[in-house]
Amino acid sequence: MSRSIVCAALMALGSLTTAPARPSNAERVVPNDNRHAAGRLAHGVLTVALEARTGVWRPEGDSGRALEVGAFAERGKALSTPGPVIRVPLGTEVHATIRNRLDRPLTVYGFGAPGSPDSVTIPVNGSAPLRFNATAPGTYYYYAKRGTDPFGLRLLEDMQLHGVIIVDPPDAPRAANDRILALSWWCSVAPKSPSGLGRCTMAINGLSWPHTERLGYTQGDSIHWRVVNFTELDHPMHLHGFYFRVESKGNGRTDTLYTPDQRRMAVTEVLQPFGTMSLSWLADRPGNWIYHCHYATHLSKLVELDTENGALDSTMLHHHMSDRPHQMFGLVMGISIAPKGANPAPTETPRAIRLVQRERPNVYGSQAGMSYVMDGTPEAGDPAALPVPGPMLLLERGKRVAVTVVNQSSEPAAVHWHGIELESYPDGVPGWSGSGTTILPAIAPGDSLTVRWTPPRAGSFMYHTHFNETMQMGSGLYGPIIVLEPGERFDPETDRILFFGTAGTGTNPVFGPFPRFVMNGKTQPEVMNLKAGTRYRLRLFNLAGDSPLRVSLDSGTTPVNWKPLAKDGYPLPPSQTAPRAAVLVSDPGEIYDFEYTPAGAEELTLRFGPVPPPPTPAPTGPPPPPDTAAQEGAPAPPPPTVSVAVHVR
Ligand SMILES: [Cu+2]
Repeated sequence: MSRSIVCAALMALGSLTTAPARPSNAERVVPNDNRHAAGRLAHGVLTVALEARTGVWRPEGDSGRALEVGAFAERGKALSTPGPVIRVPLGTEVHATIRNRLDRPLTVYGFGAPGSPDSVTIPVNGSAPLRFNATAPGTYYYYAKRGTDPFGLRLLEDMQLHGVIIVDPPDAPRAANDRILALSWWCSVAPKSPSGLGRCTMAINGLSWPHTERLGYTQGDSIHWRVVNFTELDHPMHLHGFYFRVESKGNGRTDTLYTPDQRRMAVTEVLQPFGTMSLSWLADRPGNWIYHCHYATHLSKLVELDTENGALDSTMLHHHMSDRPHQMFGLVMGISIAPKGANPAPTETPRAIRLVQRERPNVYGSQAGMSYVMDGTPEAGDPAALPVPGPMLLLERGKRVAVTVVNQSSEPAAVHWHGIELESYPDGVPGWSGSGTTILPAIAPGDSLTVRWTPPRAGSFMYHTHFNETMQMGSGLYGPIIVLEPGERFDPETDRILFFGTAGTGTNPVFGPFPRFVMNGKTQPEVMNLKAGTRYRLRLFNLAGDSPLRVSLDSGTTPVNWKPLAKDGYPLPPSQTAPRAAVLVSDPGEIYDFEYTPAGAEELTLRFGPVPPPPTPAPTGPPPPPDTAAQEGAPAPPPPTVSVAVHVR
């Protein structure tokens, strides 16, 4: 998450919102799977009547906690989050009326011509007619907040006032095969709590894992998703086991549909705040999979409503029993792909690899350090060694491996092979990966487990923990996987691994203190030496905390040029490989390969650190009400940008 945005967003909510919402007898706000279009379409005109009311939303299912929120409904129907879907063919005229049955004037955005600064304020108990022509295909949305000031941060009770607008091109697939996944949140700050948060939830289509819908497909299905971000945060959305093709990115007002030569393949794509994207993928292997945000906090207990002030109420765990083996909450979708035809098991004898998960107390302050150690490396013979990142797994495309993970740490272990197109069982999500009754277990302390898989593609991938990710990942449980073509040789002199993480984990994602960024396990990496005229492959891996990371390779303060080669291990389309300034902003879960050839002897600087905050816009509305909560806790400074000397000889 963008730290500056989180602080600003949550602190602005401040004292107005720290009280938990009251359960009440108010009407329900039901989760919306976005499969049904609202209104009546006739003769090229969609007529739809919407209403905003207050209701009770239970993002953790019917037995979970209740939150009182404003939401939209079609007139005469149930409130939902997200609100009703407006879905029309290209060229349709949309005639909407919106009635405001909330307690304050309602400002609604998104019902104008694409690109127009549209908004309308509807008085209490009033209604407004809104019209637009659907002139451009794509993914859009409407959103609203109570009050008359320009759109900015929404108060807690307003954070579900939105819905998706789809304009289908003439050749659109059937809506049933074109699912919409809408992300939303509800978070209250508590400056004195250990986490900085009071209560918090993050939801997809109105539900939070493990209560999110399970998407069911059959092996061989083509899948198309539109993903809409109704939160003030960015989310690096990661699909396990499959590449997807990114087909469009938008901001709600405009949608950029990529031409075939612009479409890149990825396993993680960042969804910007209030951004949209669409993607497609082929479900060519059966089993259970997940699609989730790669910010560890966004699938941690902090986004579970029985966690108050950072502490999980264990008496409430029965609500989430199905989730115990992997301890995930929040922004996770489960996907089950039914097998079609025979899926014969490979018969090849795999190469055996033994990875030991180690732990040492008090490495990051009072936090333990954890790392992977591989048999046959010098660290294996040194019981005190705690290498971060873990050892490089250097593999050959098509050659099967059997990795035995030995858990010598005090917590359950699970390892995810990130970016590898493997079978479901070894994918690494305990309690979920696999199918039927063959489900991957967590590896208990003192226990071990062997998983077998075959890398089908050469490139840069990574392995990392998929258990208690906020703590275990920050403690160092990750490492690179390099897959080479048969016969290809790895030369560490010209093939450089830059693996970004954090030195431990912050316990307070709102106010800090925030952990420092590390590269290859070091807060201050040593000098890099390069040779002029030599072609280098720089492989950049990001598993750094809960905020975007900026990396640059500079001559003085001006970036040099490098050539993008691959994203998440997949070669980029030729249209995206033109040399460009060596600046990369990425989120955790992303992997980039660049080519760089220094021309002559020179002193360069590699810099890595937080993304500088955007300039603060001048206030345009009345000053916010006095906010005692925000005054009590000012956020700690962001971690520093680190400079690494790069000598070119
Ligand atoms: Cu996220």
